[in-house]
Amino acid sequence: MTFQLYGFWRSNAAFRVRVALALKGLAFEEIDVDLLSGDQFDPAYAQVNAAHMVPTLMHDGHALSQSLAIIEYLEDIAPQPRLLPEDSRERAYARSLAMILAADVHPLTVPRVRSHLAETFGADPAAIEAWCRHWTGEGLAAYERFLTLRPAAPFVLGAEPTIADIAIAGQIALADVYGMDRTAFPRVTALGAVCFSLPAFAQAHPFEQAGYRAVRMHN
Ligand SMILES: N[C@@H](CCC(=O)N[C@@H](CS)C(=O)NCC(=O)O)C(=O)O
Repeated sequence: MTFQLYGFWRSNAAFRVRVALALKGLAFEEIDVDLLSGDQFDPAYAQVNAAHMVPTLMHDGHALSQSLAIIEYLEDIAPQPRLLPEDSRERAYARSLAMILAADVHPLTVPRVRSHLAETFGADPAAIEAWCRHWTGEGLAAYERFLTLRPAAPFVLGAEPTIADIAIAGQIALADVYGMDRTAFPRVTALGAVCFSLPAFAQAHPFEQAGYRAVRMHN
């Protein structure tokens, strides 16, 4: 199997796919789409992903988009280790937790929203940063409330990571990018420590990506 991942170092959605590929032991090459420079709008990339977003996963010449749909595809073609629980109710619970972040919170902070805030409403960089921190904090708080409903296992649904862990780890990583203090979210923080102790998560962190190192060198 050959996989190419169009991603970006700080992309939360690309993080999810990076982790899923690594947990399943699927080797991939990552192609950087610099979202802060607008590379997602290049006509050549629009041929790959008409939504002008990352991630896009190329598998044997076929393009797949939307991180959770990509992860479900990987689950179909490489079922082990499972990233979605076998039990129907647990599977629905894992999906619902992942979607708190992937569907409700993360879309509020992506580059197209930040640009719209600046261009249409005149928001300055500090206001936009505050907006992103607010919604990221709301997501972490909602997750914290769900985590307190069950004992730590040590992952969200048991002994192995699922999409529920991948989603919260991505949001934690984004909180790291925003330099947020996570002490108000002790269960989320403890879960993050468990996730990032695994190489699949640690190596997918934004600060471990070549694109981040390049930005650091030029700043
Ligand atoms: N729901 C999508 C979100 C995709 C998305 O919004 N990706 C962001 C980066 S994390 C992006 O490419 N944004 C481009 C833009 O906002 O212009 C998924 O889970 O894949």
